[in-house]
Amino acid sequence: MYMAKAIILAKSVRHLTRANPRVGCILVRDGDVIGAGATQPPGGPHAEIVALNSCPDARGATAYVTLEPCSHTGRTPPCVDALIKAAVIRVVVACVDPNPKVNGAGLERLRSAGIRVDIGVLESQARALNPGFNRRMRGGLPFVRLKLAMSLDGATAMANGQSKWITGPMARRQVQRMRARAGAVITGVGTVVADNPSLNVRWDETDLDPGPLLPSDQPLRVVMDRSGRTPLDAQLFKIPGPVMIISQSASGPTQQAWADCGAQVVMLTAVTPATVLAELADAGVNEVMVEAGPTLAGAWMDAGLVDRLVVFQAPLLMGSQTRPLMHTPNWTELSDAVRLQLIESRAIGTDRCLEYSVEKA
Ligand code: AOF
Ligand code: ZN
Repeated sequence: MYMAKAIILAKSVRHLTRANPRVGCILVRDGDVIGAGATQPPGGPHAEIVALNSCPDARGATAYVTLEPCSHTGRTPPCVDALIKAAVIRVVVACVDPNPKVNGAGLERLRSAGIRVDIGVLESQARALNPGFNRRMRGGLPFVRLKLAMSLDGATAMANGQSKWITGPMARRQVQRMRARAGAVITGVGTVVADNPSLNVRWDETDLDPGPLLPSDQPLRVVMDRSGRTPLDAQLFKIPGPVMIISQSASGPTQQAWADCGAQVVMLTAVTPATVLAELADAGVNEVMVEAGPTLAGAWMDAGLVDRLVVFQAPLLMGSQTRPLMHTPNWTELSDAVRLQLIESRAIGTDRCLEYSVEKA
């Protein structure tokens, strides 16, 4: 029960922790919850420290933590030292920290200080809090959600490009929440030119407003722009928060002009979903959301890099003079089709939100 509370706390900061894992911690003594905390943005205190600071005295308490307390000095000092100093007598942990700098060493340090340690309580639920962090710490790539909005008959726009608005306001709010929990929101230059999106999180468009979101808490907005077509007056430059443009052949002056607009410019020898994802893994991005048109969406799907497909399906028939969900020129046989597993199907306002996991070959 206490671990379930700690998991709820970890979920409450899912839009804030960025490169760090989402972690929750509850301190209990004699059956009373005496402290609670969740991970703060990078550089800020970890869950255990927030919890310890929330009570005057944790002596004799049991700490329930969703992730193994850290034993290393990163941006902040080790949590195990703080727990030992606070004289807690027992630590219950959901799952081991896959960070190679920790990976069991935190449990070891607590045990050798004479603290009872139990591991594995609600392990799979706790692990599910951090799919991207877990994978990245084992040398893998960020976790990718591809978001698409379509009509009942699978169209994303009319042939003339008209697409505003297919889904209703509730679905669009849900998209804001999805952006908030992503470390990076990726789009293609085609979408930037056609729709001029802001791609930022606007809590005023959600019904779960947790207070002001600092520019530093906004997800990184990433534009895949091979040839350098992102206009300098694009909306995304005008909205506070980090922007990254990943290009291949943008000219020196164009790169400089983007930098002058506040963007981080990354030049790669090839701009593909795989190279972009590797770049973002290096930049400490755990979870990525792709919001793109049919060409880029198809490229991501074709590259086999999508973990979750989130489709908003609107009760609208757009007919045949339309653009499809994805362009996949390489798929010609039924055997090329990608099989999906339905994870969740729920009504959101007038639309339906379908979430699928993608089975990797
Ligand atoms: C914990 N509790 O709440 C979190 C942990 O640079 P730092 O000091 O913030 O350390 C980041 C690392 O600490 C991160 O990679 C992960 O291994 C661990 N995160 N550990 O004890 C927490 N967020
Ligand atoms: Zn820590």
